[in-house]
Amino acid sequence: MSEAGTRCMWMRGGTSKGGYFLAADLPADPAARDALLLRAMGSPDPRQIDGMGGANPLTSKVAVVSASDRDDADVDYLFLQVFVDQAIVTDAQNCGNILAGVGGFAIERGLVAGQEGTTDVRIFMRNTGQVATASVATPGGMVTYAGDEAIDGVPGTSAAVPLVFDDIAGSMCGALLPTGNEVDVVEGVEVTMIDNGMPIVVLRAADMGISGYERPADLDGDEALKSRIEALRLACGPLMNLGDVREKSVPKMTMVAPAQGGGAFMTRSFIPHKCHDTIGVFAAVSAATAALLPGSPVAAMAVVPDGPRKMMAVEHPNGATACVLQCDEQGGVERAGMVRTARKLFDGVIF
Ligand code: NQM
Repeated sequence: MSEAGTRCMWMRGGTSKGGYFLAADLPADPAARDALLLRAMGSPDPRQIDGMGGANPLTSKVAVVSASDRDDADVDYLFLQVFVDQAIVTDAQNCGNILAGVGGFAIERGLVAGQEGTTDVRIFMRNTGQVATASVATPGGMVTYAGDEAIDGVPGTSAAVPLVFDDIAGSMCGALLPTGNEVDVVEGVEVTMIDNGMPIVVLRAADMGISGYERPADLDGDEALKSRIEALRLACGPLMNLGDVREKSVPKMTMVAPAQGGGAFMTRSFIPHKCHDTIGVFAAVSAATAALLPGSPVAAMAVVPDGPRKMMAVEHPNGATACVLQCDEQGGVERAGMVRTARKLFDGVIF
């Protein structure tokens, strides 16, 4: 990291938090960029004491943003996961929570002109080659993070950032169902391997010997459970066209149980070595999509509304994440949406 420091903004995006950088402010060489980001976060170190990371994968995230050359997008967004306790920076996953801050950041940095009222920012997600639209509150053409929207997993309220995704199936696996099956048996467990924006493995919590209602800290402390989940994940990775996933943060492992709070179903999601305090944006969309497949382990326990527009509250340890799935005539999901919030925390120079 240069003595002069590197310009960045720290933001909460949805239920995650991380550094937002203009691509032009980072080294062009990926190895030099990754070395800078490891240092910025304080990795590898379980406490990330010498950096900005919060000692949790959800707070060790980076967005790299630039103006887009594409006709269908205003900006390009590359998501990077900085591992906490290993010297790994990976672009082999997307992140819909950090995505929630990208529109505001792009407007604040002058990449997109703010409109009166609301500004729609079309974001090309470089990790998956797909486009999302984020609607950012811009009264008087200026970004505001203040508002009345509450999301579970974040205290207080902020301005709503509605996100819309078209055609996100097969984002990293090449197909919604990379094995071609709604259900497979892997390591003796019935699973749905699915990718509607995020590669995830959906399985019954009961099949792993848990209820699915435990606190994340209790699951994180269960070494036998974590070994079983990891063995299953390593077996699923190649079947999902993801290759050897030992050093990758995908697939996520989403264990499901019947809903407890009037939602569609309950989740405990390993991302992949720690239990998520909530659930990722694309992970929730992918899990909700699995619930529409009759053969999936989640379908039999899920409460799925009738009609082509399905509002589904995916329950998690701190409440629920509501996604809207718009289905086509064949029942496939053609569009998904979700409301998030974001907040600027710091703007300056990191050393
Ligand atoms: O699935 C965590 C998060 C995520 C990812 C993770 C996410 C998504 O909550 O779109 O948002 O699964 O690593 O930030």
